[in-house]
Amino acid sequence: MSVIAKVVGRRVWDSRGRPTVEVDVQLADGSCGRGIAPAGASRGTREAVDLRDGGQRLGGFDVSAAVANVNGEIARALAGHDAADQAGIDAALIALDGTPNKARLGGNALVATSIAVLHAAAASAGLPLWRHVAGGGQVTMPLPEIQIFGGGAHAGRRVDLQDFMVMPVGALSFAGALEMTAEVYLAAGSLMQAAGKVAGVADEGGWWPQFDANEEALEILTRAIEHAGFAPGREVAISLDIAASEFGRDGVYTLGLEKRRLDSAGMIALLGRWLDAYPIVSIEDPLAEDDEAGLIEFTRLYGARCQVIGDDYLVTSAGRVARAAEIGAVNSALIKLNQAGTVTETRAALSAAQAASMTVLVSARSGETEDVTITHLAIGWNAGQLKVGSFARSERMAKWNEALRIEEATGAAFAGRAALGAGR
Ligand code: 2PG
Ligand code: MG
Repeated sequence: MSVIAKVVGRRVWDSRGRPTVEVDVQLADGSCGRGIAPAGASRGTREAVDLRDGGQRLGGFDVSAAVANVNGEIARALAGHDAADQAGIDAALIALDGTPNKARLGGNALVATSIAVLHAAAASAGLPLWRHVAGGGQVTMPLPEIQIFGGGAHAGRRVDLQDFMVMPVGALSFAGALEMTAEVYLAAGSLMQAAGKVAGVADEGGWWPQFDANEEALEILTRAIEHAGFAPGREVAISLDIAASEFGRDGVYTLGLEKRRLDSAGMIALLGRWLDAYPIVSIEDPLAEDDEAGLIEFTRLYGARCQVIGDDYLVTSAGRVARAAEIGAVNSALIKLNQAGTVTETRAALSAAQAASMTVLVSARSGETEDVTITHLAIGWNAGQLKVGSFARSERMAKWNEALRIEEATGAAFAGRAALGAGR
């Protein structure tokens, strides 16, 4: 056992150039751990909320109050705690905050602290993080879900849909999966270049979507897979994050790019047509977080052939995951540390999903940093799938590259297509 000697919070900067919270935890035995809070742009309304200063400075995004909370109340509360007691520490953080959504001390302050404690405990045990969280169990290399075109809130709403991604389901290893993705990413860039449509990259490194209709992105993506030399669907499949809460409310979905409005049934029919026409194996947030009936209907119609992921709808809450499983609203859970706010709650949501036979993806946020914790968690927790954003920009590549090192060190089996669940 090693107790917490010191907790230090500071302001660092994320991949959008916005302030975020970094926490260092030092233990009495000299071990150290660090965590950095990520930040979402398309957020579920029930997520833990970040504490931001507001006002004019730095667009209101500064985190001086959250950092002060780490260096004040949080540091005082955690001093002397056993760092290996993650559950106890996270419970203490939750109690200290005292709000249902971590608004008082800040979800950003809490999640960075919780992650830092986890790293310190792993360091104290002399273990890499993935092994520390695996607790001696076997681990699996996750199937990566990698963005090729970014859209929605991550690309100035240039297209309505948020993430046009690929899953290299035909790969035999994680390293092989990344190599296949690199070919598709390059091919997509070349196709955009040839069409005079290259305009840089969106927030997560995917190509900026210069398209006239949402479906055009699906056509070009399918062509990019072919140009890269792969069989669409069999070797490299498509996955989408519709992020429908961003443009759907009260059962009305407004596709700004195409200047049309759909009701819930119309949205489901549109996605159904795309599922028939393109090699899509996974769809996240197909309907808005407030459209539970739509989610249930979509999963009833297409859940057997398509992974239906809840992100804004589940917000990494064990309770919401269990309920969603009961009513059949989704069949897969996106797991984000800062939606829950602590490592323990994140793990509970993942366990609830696995217990309900849902598939699971550990996910980054659109605002990220060099922190590679999620790679270790996806592997050590046997999530099966990992979503990090695109195949460019170092806050993304750091996480993919970390997985390469772990694959090399462990020789762990690659989850591959089986991670999507039976029959997909
Ligand atoms: C999502 C994430 C990552 P954000 O919606 O799944 O793509 O975006 O972090 O902005 O919520
Ligand atoms: Mg999402």
